[in-house]
Amino acid sequence: MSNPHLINGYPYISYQSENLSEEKVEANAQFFYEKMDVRRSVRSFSDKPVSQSVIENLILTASSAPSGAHKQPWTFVAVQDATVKSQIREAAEKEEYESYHSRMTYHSRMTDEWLDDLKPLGTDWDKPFLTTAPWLIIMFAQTTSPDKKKHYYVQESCGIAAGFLISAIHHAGLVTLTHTPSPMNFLKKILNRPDNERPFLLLPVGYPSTECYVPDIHRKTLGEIAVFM
Ligand code: IYR
Repeated sequence: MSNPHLINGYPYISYQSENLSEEKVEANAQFFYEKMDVRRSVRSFSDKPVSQSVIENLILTASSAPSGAHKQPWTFVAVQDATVKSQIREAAEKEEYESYHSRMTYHSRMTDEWLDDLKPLGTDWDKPFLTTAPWLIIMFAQTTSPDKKKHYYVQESCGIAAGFLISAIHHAGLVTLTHTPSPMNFLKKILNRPDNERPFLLLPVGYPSTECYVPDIHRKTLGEIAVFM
């Protein structure tokens, strides 16, 4: 083995860039944008199976995300067991039913404005995708390491990893949606996760149903989202 390159006493390796032409960089940026721009959050899944090796590669892609002090403060629990998926669906729908109907009660979880904002997306408390999709990936954020060492920017790190995961799912030709049943502590119980973890996001993964509709909504233009100086 060759001697490692040391900087400040720590081992470094040379970063190998692809060194592409400007034209290729232009083309890559355009191609990837067009590919990502057709991604949609899908709520209507086929039960067609997806192999565990596909899910493993999706999770490895997510875990290639940058994180605070490279602590990789995440755990991905991938569930294909029908009984566990049913338990999750039952518990999630119980919370969601409460949330969607809570404006009638004193402990309103979702405001009228929030419910109105969701109307065009057609969401409600009923979550069939939790049992139809062949896999549920539940992302847990690690507030500390298992041995109580500090983690940094946990929210940001997990958000970035979730973005990588969603992109990988789309790139593979599969679909997902970011489901955040609220409150979602039931996931910690059902999946038997330790104290240093809290549920972050639930992503069903699979193929879309044969007939599959998504809301006709549009993305903001570059002028609305970006400022160049
Ligand atoms: N957690 C609920 C409500 C919900 C909230 C937002 I903000 C959405 O963009 C979509 C749904 C649910 O999953 O239905």
